Amino acid sequence: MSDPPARSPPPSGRFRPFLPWLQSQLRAGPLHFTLLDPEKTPGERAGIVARQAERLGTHVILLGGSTGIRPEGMGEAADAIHASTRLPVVVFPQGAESITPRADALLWMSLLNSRSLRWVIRTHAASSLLVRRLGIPTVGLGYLIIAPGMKVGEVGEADPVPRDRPDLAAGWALAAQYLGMPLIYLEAGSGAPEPVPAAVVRAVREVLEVPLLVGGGIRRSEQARGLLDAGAQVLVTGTVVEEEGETPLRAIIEEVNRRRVVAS
Ligand code: 1GP
Repeated sequence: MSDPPARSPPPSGRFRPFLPWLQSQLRAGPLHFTLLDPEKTPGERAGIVARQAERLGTHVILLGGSTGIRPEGMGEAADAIHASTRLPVVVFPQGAESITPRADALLWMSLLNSRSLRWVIRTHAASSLLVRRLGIPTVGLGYLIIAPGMKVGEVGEADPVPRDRPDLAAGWALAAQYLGMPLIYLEAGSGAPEPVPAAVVRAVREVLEVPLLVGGGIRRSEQARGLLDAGAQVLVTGTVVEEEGETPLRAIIEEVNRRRVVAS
């Protein structure tokens, strides 16, 4: 694989290292991350949508998608978002094709419940030296697919945790924490008909000390409320902004931000 092209200077470093920045933000309450797919929302359009999400109060832009990602597309979108917002841009990778030095950080995610070592550690082993050479800061993340899992569950060859087994989800998440992963992400899959059940989030939260991210299928503020009440610390939404626009996204972000302590 050739190195991604460098276009403009790397990000300012304001959000580096990313994990301490995230931990300090979480001390004031939960956060909302907006996921943009640079294949569906490319270049300048990514900048416009990110600006809109920033105005609504989102805290981080995740760049990723499950098919057709190219490093050039990732880099262009990251540059456009940096040019039009003050938000951190973090890569939510699909594989080595997602790697760009134009972002503030790269989620170094292991798909815990994949049947294939490819998604657990092998792709990582093949790309870690490139990431080091490009100087991209990584943040470890244990990624756990909860049913239905949707496309990412299929592509990632996951055995999704059944929705009625909060105990199993808690076991997986705690195992990842014990391995040293500093973040855990519960994923129902993009476009899932329902988000991760609140009971699953609650069971995981009860045993976990590291931050808990939850995504997939969050489209309404009542769902956001249920997940936050259950202990989710970061809500991730993608489809809602790409397909349904501003109104539902505003309601979800308001639900997050009303729980944040505002410095007086
Ligand atoms: C990112 O899967 C989430 O992990 C996004 O899901 O597209 O359903 O918001 P939605």
